[in-house]
Amino acid sequence: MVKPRVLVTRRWPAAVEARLSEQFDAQLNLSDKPLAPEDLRAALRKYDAILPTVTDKIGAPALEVDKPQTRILANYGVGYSHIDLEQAGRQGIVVTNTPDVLSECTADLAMTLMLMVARRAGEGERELRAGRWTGWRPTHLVGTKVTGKTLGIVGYGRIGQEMAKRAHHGFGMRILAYNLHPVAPEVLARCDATQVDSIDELLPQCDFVSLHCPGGEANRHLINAHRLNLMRPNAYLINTARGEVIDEMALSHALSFESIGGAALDVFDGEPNINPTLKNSGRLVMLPHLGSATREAREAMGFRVLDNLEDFFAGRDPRDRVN
Ligand code: 8YV
Repeated sequence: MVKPRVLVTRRWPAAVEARLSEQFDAQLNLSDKPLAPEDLRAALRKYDAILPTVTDKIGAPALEVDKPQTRILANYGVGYSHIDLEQAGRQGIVVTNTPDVLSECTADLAMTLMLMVARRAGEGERELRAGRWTGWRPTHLVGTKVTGKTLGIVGYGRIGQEMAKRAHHGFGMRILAYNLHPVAPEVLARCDATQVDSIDELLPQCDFVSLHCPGGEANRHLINAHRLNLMRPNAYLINTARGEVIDEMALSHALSFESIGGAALDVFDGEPNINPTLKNSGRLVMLPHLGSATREAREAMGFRVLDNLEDFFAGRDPRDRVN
């Protein structure tokens, strides 16, 4: 039997690449550079499956290829706002993602960010490495206690719930949850979480707000100047979701006017380019999109893509189909 032709757009963990190459006629991107839009369009004419990541912008223009050869875009990642699902559907292309397998690691990173910004760990590390530390003193880099505080979670799905678990059971935090669709009472009960009806209702009540909703146009600037204003002046904003969810100009203003306590971001609008105004703020922790960056999660994501491909090419509906 002829093996399906599969394009992997970036380097993946070795064990996953090895299995992919056994099962498929796999083309690996040895340069590990993001594909140019014209290469993506050419790939749609050539490969039965493309395995993209967040760095492949597969919007409507990229997908406007006459009679594409590609029948499945098996995304390496849970978020798929970089792919135009409707246009893919119109072209008869199935899109899948990799839920569950990165939820714990992404929540671990959101906890890391929350602790780093509250305890001023980034500022401290920068000071120490620059040789500016003059020694212990009672008023040095005094931060905010995390234990027992109120955490608002925007997007109470798989990752949001993992975040709640860590914060509530590990740090005794009170959990407020906002979700587009109502959350089942038994799910809320696991962390004694209270569901609120709107983000505007959630924000003024929180010491920390962590974003776990999808990105994309629907949620672009969900956190805007008005909503930043609703946050307490000593509250912190955490983002491991997608950069576009926050209006970054409004966030830089809020940070420079100290209308919020601080922010910690793992994702950026237009990443890897960072809005220069963000870099001026001391009370901002920034990480380079590390949410799922563990050996365990990255391997599991790859094997989950393989599961979806196996289903698809065996004529079954892939388990993680999103369109
Ligand atoms: C992925 C992520 O590593 O899965 C996601 O949605 O944000 C990341 O953790 C990245 O998107 C790979 O495509």
